[in-house]
Amino acid sequence: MKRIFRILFLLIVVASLFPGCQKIRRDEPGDNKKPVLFDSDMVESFDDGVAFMIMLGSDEIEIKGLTTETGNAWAQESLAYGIRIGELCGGKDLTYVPGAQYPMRPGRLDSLNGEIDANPGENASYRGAVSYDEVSDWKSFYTSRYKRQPEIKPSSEDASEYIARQILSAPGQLTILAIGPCTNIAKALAAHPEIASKTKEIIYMGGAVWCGGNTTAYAELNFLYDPEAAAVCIRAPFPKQTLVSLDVCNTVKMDRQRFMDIYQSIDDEDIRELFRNNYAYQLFEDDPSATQLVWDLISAVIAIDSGIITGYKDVRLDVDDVPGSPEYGKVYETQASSRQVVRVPLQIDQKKFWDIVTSRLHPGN
Ligand SMILES: [Ca+2]
Repeated sequence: MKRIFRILFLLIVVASLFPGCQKIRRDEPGDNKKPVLFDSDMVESFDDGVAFMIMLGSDEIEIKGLTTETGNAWAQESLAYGIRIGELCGGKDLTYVPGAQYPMRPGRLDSLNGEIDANPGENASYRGAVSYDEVSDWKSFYTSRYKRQPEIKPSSEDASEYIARQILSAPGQLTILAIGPCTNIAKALAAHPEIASKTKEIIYMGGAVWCGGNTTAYAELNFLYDPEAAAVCIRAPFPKQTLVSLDVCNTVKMDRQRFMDIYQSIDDEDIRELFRNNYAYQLFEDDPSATQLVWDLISAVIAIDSGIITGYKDVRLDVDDVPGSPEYGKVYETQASSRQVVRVPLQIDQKKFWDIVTSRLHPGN
């Protein structure tokens, strides 16, 4: 028996002398990680904030920076939320880049409320940033909200330039998680059209292809905020596009039990506070039988494991980007060969989805 161990030991010593025998060490930082750029109209927990937390908790993902833009919240406000989550959930070393405070077309936000009033969608009462006063300075917002000084200093680079630089520095490698109105990405594409083909993949949350919109009867909130940006992105020749639209989002509902299980699994009181600040917490306080959609969380989990998609269609898509059109901001199927083929998930494995969310949600650890 001792002889067998001696032979094994010798074999190991000999093998270690040949570099070709040394396998890639999978546990080294940076090894085999999927680089993902996180472009978001960040909020404190549901839904962008939790999407950010689970990406931070995913060992196989390397977040290549957070760029913020106006949608759910103002871009400067989103930056403050992102920085606070980063401080609490292991993201202090990431790059945080304040992005577009306004959509691509000057004055676009001026008509937004009128468009919703004229053709209200099922969730027309929720209008994101335009329903309250503009937040124009992330730092004063941060210090006032959290009663402390931020530990993270954001980048001073323009977000669209930052995005283009990240793509061009690693051609074919980067996945973009586009869970805001896409303004930063569209501006990057406008200035550097070559970045589309050099991106690995873009995964959006946006649009409603075969179902009604949530904000207007036709359009979903992200694409309604900046229809021009959504159109620029959807038409760009990315090698792969996945659109997590309301068609699949409407099938995944979080109930109070699920929310409370997640909330109560969190030990850190500062992170719990982010959840208590969130509309979902109040919703379930007021109505225990309510359910809540989780939109961006689906896109984030698909970026982690696209195997959760159990049904989809690959179709050419376009976006109505004609101001004044009643369907302004609507994404629709087209036969035009000049438009790109986009994967639209229609069904996901919900058990696997929630398993990934809860297993990656290790905030504060
Ligand atoms: Ca979002």
